[in-house]
Amino acid sequence: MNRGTSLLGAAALTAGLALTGCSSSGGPELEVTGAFMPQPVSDMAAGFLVVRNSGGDADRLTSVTSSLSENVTIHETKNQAMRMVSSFEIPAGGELDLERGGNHIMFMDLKERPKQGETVALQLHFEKADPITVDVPVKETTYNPKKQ
Ligand SMILES: [Cu+2]
Repeated sequence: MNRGTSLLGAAALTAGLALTGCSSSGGPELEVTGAFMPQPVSDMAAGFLVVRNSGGDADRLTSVTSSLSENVTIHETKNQAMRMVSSFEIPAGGELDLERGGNHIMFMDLKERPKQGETVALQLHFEKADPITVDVPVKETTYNPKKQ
């Protein structure tokens, strides 16, 4: 993992919220890192992050909610076309990567357009684990941590 240092703040913020009990049952243990939203240039926006699962059980990301939009879905990208999916797997001992050019969170009909430097609060909902709230920093429109 090689994430930009500017993302460490978000990781530190979410780490404390990631887990509440149940570790003795061997269930999923989820942690969110590297979240960002490129500053939107229309009434649509995308969100990217990594969900790491250090537990012994797989889980699934089933939905995302946010005060930014009533219309938030999760999309995969195949052959350069994006398609809504009902959930994403988070394998035991693995991670779910939402990254530019690939899987992502899609926000439609934005109630406002957040600016670079602001944050957007998301709630990630899972099949098994408790929901996780993430404060996602808004980056410049072309931001891509993989290309820095
Ligand atoms: Cu999309």
